[in-house]
Amino acid sequence: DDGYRLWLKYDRVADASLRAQYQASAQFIVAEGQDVVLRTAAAELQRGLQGLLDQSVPVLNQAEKNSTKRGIILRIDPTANVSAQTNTANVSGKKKTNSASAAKGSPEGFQIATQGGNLVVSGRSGAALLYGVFALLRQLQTRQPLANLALTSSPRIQYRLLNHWDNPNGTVERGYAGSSIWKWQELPERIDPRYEDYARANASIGINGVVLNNVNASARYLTPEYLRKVAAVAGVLRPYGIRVYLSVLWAAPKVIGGLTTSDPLNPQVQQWWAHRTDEIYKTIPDFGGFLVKANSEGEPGPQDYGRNHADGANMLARALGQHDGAVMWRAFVYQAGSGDRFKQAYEEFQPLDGKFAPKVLVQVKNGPIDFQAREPFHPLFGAMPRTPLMLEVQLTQEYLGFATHLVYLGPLIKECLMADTYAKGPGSTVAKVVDGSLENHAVSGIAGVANIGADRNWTGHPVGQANWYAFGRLAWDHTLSPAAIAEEWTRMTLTQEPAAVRSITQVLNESRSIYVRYTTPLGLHHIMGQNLHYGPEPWLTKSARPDWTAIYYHRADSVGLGFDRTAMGSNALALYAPALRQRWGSPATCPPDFLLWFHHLPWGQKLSTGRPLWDELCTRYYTGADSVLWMQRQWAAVQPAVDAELHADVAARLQVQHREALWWRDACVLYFQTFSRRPIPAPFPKPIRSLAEIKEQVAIYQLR
Ligand code: BDP
Repeated sequence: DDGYRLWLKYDRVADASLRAQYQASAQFIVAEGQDVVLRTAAAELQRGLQGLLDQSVPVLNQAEKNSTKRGIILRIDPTANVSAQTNTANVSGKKKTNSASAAKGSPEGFQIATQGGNLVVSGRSGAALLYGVFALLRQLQTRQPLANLALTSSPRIQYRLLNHWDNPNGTVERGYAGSSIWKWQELPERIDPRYEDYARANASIGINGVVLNNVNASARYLTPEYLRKVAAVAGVLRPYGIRVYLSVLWAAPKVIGGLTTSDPLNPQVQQWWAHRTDEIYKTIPDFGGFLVKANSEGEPGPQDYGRNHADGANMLARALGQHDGAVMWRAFVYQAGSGDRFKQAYEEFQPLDGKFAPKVLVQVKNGPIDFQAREPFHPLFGAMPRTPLMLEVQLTQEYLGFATHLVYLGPLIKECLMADTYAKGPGSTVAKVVDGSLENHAVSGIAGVANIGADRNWTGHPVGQANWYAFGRLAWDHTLSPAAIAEEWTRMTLTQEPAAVRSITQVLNESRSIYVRYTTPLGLHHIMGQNLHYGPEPWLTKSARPDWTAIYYHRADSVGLGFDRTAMGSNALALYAPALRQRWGSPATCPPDFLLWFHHLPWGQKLSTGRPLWDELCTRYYTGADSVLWMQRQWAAVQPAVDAELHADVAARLQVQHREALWWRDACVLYFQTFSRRPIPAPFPKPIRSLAEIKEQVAIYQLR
């Protein structure tokens, strides 16, 4: 198994009696109507059943009269009203929210019911039926019963997007699975068959939009030449209910428009964008909209002309005019030299609340710094009630061990979604901000920075697929549990053998906290290798900006460790609600996982765990690295239940992971020891190498 088929393997159900039961309920498919997405749904169902049941199932236009056969009917029902709730047999979650989409019932929601012996999949749109079909297939893929199936599900978030950071030259920014899957040189004439498999995979988890290019954008995509290529990709994705979006370069009017400015208040600039947008919609009638990184990390933006983010975003919203599209404006900004980076996006964006046009969503990373292995939630969530805020998470593991470390991100995403902002009292979770229910926003969105590349198995690390999968499932329904999603993915992708499923899902579920322990325990952050963002470099003292060094963040000295963000320090804590300020503001009540995010603590300070800070730090580094050995043992034990090629691949990567976990451990304990001047606590052995040796080792990776 080379991993290409992802979780859509559709291998034959081995249990003959179960297969016979499934076969009896799936003797035909009826697809009523010609809607293109409905036809896709019927074809996918046929393909899935062919594989799983080892029988070909005909697709009919209408049910045969007086037939005694039982089958599956796909029916678009304009009156269907499926509210945002999920009731599935195999993934438990809370039953109801009153999100904006619930009020009207999402056109993407589906229902599966048993009627007169047949299974009827219904919803208001072809896309709804496609999602229903994938849910039905998932029942079979996870070996759930079909008899009397009753299943209702509707997305809680409207825009569920992958963000590709793919460049026109085929490289992928922070991509670790080969080059870009988009072959711009070949388009529009040659359509790589892979695009369709990509679309299937996304649709199977409810993703309904993709931004094709990097946020550090090239103006190329807005040229007629490239729009034809984009249109060709859109043509492959459309039958799967997926719209394309583009990241835009703010300076495009200058770069390709021949103008001397890109000031958003300049009428010529406005006209240029309006005209260009009309051209886009002529080429791609269902174009989704624009994603913008402006005045961030050297990218141009409205501030270059003394304007603000709202001026820029609103100008693009006006350019969209009557077209059905959105502007996704990123809040990932940090101006140099203005105090704690933690606070900078908040300071720029919060005052603009209420100033954004209706088509604008502000896209906010999960945490205030930058996709670290663990961050407190971004303080903008809950602080901009009049603006729809999208959540951006990173599936590509820039700070989480690239494609060599096994890190399942379901728990990371869920942790952010479940974080309580207290914006409107207890229970005002990030999830409710993002799905629009807290403030009754009409639009809502979530984006995952894709971890996909041209590697045969899509994600480099086979388990990276689980992160793509989990993102889609949580984007659809944030009440799902990451553990249940991990189990689902494991059964669909790796094995059905119950003990192996248990072991693998255990490894997945623990993997992120293990990674945190051997890299950045207790709330340490941003101490990774410069530029590359791989491996440890806590000793990094000089960089182009102070907030790109490690010492800016860990602040180790002879007294202690950590960034004081209380009122005595940068006071970033003041950006949070009083309840959080209080809890996180005292080392006694701050959860250990966040301690060094908010406090500079003495090395000898006794923590809630009973150990002094230094001992706790070492304990986490050592047990974290040892836990990779546990992961290896668990993985070794499932060998008979998993495909040999896949098994060997993951086993080898786990070996690298352990070697590098030891790097992290040794680098960090030896470096911090130069400040703490305390011994490595028993029972842990002293590292066998010196700090100088490990520095040399790590430096090799920084050589060009
Ligand atoms: C940082 C990445 C950089 C991205 C940036 C962003 O290192 O490559 O361009 O985020 O999100 O984490 O814009």
